[in-house]
Amino acid sequence: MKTLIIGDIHGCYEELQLLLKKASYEEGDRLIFLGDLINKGPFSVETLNFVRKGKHECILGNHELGFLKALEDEQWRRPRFYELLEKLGQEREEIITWLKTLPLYIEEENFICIHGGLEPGLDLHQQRAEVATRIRTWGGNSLDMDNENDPPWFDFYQGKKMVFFGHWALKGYVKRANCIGLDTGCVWGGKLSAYHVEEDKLIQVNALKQYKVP
Ligand SMILES: [Mn+2]
Repeated sequence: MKTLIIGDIHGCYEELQLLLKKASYEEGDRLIFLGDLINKGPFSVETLNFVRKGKHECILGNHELGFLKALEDEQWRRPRFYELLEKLGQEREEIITWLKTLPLYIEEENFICIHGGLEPGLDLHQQRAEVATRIRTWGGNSLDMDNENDPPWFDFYQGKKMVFFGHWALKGYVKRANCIGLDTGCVWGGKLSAYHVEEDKLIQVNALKQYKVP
């Protein structure tokens, strides 16, 4: 049995299937998704149902968090919210119930999975969803977490556990002694990435097309 940690899919379901094939995925292997299964790309619902029905693990991404927030509060509703809500179809309630169960992070003996990253100065169990799903850089507060003049959040991380994160397609693949970034921008025409934990190996497939233009 192997553990595969998979970066932001954003509806790139076809590439996900190609990636699993390339990684020689077999039933019983552990799949952990780093969040942002949905939006931007073509197959959000197929991706959600694959992860949900396969009983795979997934952490909360900012897109899942945004969707849940919009469900609760009208002021957060954007066109993409209505678009996805419509596409959920007959299984809407089951999918929403499942989305509400997604944890902010997964912690194991030797690694942590979190969508954006770790807010400096807080322990893992203190992390705030709005920050931990969105953080890229850190300038001392959460008002601007994507500023090229500030250092990346992982410059502040001194833990020993490997942190797997996504959310930073522009940065692409990151490999440091204690963190690995796996959002390689598939939906933007980049690659979809998985990390085989036991073999300490990156596996990637190319996007079949550019679904979204920056
Ligand atoms: Mn994200």
